[in-house]
Amino acid sequence: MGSILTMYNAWIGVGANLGDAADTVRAAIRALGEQPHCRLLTASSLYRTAPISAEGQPDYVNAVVLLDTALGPTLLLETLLAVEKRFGRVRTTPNAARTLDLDLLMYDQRVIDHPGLVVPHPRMHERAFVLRPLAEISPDLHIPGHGPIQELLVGVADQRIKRIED
Ligand code: PH2
Ligand code: MG
Ligand code: MG
Repeated sequence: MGSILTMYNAWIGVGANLGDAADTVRAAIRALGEQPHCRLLTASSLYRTAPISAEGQPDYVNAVVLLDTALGPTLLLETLLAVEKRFGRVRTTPNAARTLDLDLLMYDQRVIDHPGLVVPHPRMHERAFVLRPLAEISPDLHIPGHGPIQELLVGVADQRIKRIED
C-alpha cells in the first residue's frame, strides 16, 4: 500500500452467536486486517456477552478492532458487508442470530448521518458488548455526541459480559 494515502482510524464491532462463534470472531479479525487498504492496528480480547434485544438467543462472542484504513466510510462499510457474506451471514429479521456481524462503530471522530450509514453507531454508547472491548483498546476515546468512554461504561455496568481467557 502506498504511503501517500491518507489513513484513518476505524473501529469495527465484531459479533457472532451461531456456530463456533469464538473461532468465527478470531477468523474475522484476521480477515479484516487482510482487506485492501486496511491494516489491523489493535484487536481487543474476545468477550462472552448476554444477547441484547434478542431474547432467547445464544450468548454472543464480541470483540472490537481498530483498523488503519485508506477506505472512506462507504467503501469500508461495503467491505464489511462483503466479509460478513463470506462468513455465511444470511440476513433475515433485524437482530436475528448471526454467524458474523461487523459494525462500523466509529470513523475517526466523524459524525455521519446517511440513510445507509450512521456513525458513531447509534446504539454503541448503551451496549457493554461494544464499550468494554472498545475501552480495552482505546481507553481515552471520546465518542462524538456521547462523551468519554470511561463515563459511558458506568451506565452499562449491569449488562452481563465476561472476557474469554486465551
Ligand atoms: N448484536 C445485536 C443485537 N444484540 N447482543 C450481544 N450481546 N452482542 C451483539 O453483537 C448483539 C446483541 C445486533 O447487531
Ligand atoms: Mg450489530
Ligand atoms: Mg450489523
